[in-house]
Amino acid sequence: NPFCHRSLLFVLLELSLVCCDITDGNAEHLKREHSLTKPYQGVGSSPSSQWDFSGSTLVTSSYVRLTPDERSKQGSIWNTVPCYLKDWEMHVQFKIHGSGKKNLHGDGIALWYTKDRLHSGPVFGNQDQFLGLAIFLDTFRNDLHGMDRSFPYISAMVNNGSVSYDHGKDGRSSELGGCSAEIRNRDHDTYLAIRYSKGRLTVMVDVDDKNEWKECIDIGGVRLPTGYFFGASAATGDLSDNHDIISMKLYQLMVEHTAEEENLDWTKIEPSVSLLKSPKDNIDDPTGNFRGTPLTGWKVFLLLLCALLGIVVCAVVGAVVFQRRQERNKRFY
Ligand SMILES: [Ca+2]
Repeated sequence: NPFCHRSLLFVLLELSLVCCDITDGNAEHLKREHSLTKPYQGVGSSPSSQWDFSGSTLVTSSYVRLTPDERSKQGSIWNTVPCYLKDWEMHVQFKIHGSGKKNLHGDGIALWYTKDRLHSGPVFGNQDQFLGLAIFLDTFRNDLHGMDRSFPYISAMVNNGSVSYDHGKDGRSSELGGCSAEIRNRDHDTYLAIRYSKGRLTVMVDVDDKNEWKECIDIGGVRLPTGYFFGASAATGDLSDNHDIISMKLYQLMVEHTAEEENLDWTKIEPSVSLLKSPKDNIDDPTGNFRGTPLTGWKVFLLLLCALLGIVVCAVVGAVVFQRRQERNKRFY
């Protein structure tokens, strides 16, 4: 029955559209004041500019180069407008490339949501003991004892200003989660997404030219205030790479909060993470995941999707069988 097939196809198509809305940024909710896109007009050049930069950063019309492929460089780019959104998703297109052979390149890029901006320092070109969130795209293994993970390695850290990033250990003692990802010298575009919503921090990567997000970090109990700044920084040492930002696009997530939550002063929140285990204990967990975390929205959605598909298939099969029987009945009587 072609009609049934067509309607089933239509349902599937509609479901796939719903599905893709969840991670693909909805253009309607793109926040231009927090986004950095080609050709970066007015970046850094005027007092009304929404982004400014420092150090080795070079802005061209097709990329923002935080560092060139040269030794001992540091550069950063920062949004000048504080972000007051409670739920957001940042999509970053980046390109890390250079002439260094395997393991002879570094150090990587850090993406920031922090209280302070434009303070250069030792953490991928930014200050240590920061307040807020950092996502590290670490391309160089400093800790030769940490051979259980491959590099480049992406990790997350939340800091209330009291913790130092341990470069010698690639930040392992303070990391909340992470994953390995081939993000260097790729011929295709590479993307990373950071989602913060209702205390849940999710980092996804799209680096295999498959146009799909792969989960890297997903943790709950993360508290971040509003009113912080987005930024990106990079550094080279004895080894180097070109660290380029192609775009940073911030999307507002439409999420409902309770009246109690709405009445809170979100700018007064201290950055923190409430873990069942301390980040240090996480070292013993070879998967790098926290056990016993509840199903994420994504997983619940997929389960529901499967259930819904099951119902649709049953209904279609049932309808076809019923129709066949009716026809047979007609023929026999
Ligand atoms: Ca490192």
